[in-house]
Amino acid sequence: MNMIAAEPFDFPLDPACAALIIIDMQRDFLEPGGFGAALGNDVSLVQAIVPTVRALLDAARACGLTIIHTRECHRPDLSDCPSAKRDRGNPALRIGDPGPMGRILIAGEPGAEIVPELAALPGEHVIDKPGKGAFYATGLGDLLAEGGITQLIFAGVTTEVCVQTTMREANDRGFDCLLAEDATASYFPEFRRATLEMIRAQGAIVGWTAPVELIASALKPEF
Ligand code: C5J
Repeated sequence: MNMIAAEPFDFPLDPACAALIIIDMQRDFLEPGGFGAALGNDVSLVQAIVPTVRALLDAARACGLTIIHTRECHRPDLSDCPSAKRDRGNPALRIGDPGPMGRILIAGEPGAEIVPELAALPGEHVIDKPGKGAFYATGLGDLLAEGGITQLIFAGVTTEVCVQTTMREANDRGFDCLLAEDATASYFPEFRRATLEMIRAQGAIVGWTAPVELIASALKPEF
């Protein structure tokens, strides 16, 4: 057990039963021409965390942690994409439309891939999810149960949408959740800031937050 000086109080990390979950660091959210940009967002804000997420990923790999990457994407026939989701927001390109990186948010298309700097290595898990939360309509719950995982470290995008939704799903399922403050981003910096605050408010009502530097030092290979 290694204490991390997290907010709102210390997080007792046990690497033997912890996993790193990196949420949706996909080209469709981070690069021009993808889904995030089609909704009118400035993707440079979310691109900026790639080096910090990579530092956390490297530390988790060195420690032998279970590593899970998620991708928000849909089947090519869109059978798992409610029309309410596809039509919402009147984006320049809707889910399933052809774009510069292939069909938007469709499994197997270049845009749905994780950015190369953070691509999964053999042995790491990749979960494709049709929703914002990573537990909905996926095998994530079973994967964590089979691995004896009880603690989850979160990174990725966007803080207030898929990261927060998945943290809340995990919290309700009894996991202790720690969000890496500088390894998560939003197209709206004020939403990121507010999400960090609401997660750790009221005595860690959803979970804890801590910077990557502190998390990485608790992930030394000797633990
Ligand atoms: C969004 C996500 N924002 N990964 N997806 O639609 O947060």
